[in-house]
Amino acid sequence: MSLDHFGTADFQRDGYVLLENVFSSEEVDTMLGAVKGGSRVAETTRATTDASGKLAKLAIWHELGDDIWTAVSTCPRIVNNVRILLGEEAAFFHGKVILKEAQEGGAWEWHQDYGYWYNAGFMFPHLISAFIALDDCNQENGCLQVLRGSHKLGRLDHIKIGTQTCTDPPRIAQVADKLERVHCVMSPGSVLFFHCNLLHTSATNTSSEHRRSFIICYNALNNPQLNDNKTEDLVPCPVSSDDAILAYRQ
Ligand SMILES: O=C(O)CCC(=O)C(=O)O
Repeated sequence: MSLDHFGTADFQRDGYVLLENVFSSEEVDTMLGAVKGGSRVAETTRATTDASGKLAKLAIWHELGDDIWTAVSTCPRIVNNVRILLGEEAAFFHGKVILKEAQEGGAWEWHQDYGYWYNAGFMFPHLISAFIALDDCNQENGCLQVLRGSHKLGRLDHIKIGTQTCTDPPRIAQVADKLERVHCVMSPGSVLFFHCNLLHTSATNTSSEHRRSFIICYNALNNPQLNDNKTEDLVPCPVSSDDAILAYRQ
């Protein structure tokens, strides 16, 4: 389940690459069980407000622990591919479950993750996210949309809209006209790896199906976080055994 030369070249050209069937349906069901019944998600869920005032809910944490989310974040099928794409050792940054619920899940405005993470002090735009689909993701339930190749723009200015940090709207209107917009249609268990300067958004969920996902963000081990002077704290992300997730089957 490793990215080959072509997958890596796609990532470098487009700013993202999709790998299908990374996790089995049993592993995805186990993750969904932990979304519904697990303490980590229940204790860390909060909401942001999109431009229309709708709530986009997420549960976010910055520590590994001893639970299913740690087994997924340290799964070799993810970590080894992140290492390949970064071209160096990876450090865990954070994990988040995105809860885009049927009929009410709010939108995520256009942004680059490095739009936020620059302000968190990361010196280089050398971070990657792995978006794991837990449900079918399609246009009806607000799948991720990306502008192909936009990671090559460098970091754009961001402003606050609602409680979200979003790319400067006039600028996004101009670049969106010139780049291809891709709706990332995904099946449960597939993973989209994307660059921290890739412009992305997602619409509200107007369908009767939930659109939940687990996104894990990794930093390159040699990318200091300046504001908090956290350089010494960066450690290589541990790698667990390939069957660790199923140990959490309910
Ligand atoms: O899951 C989504 O629809 C978007 C989430 C997102 O953009 C983010 O967490 O940065």
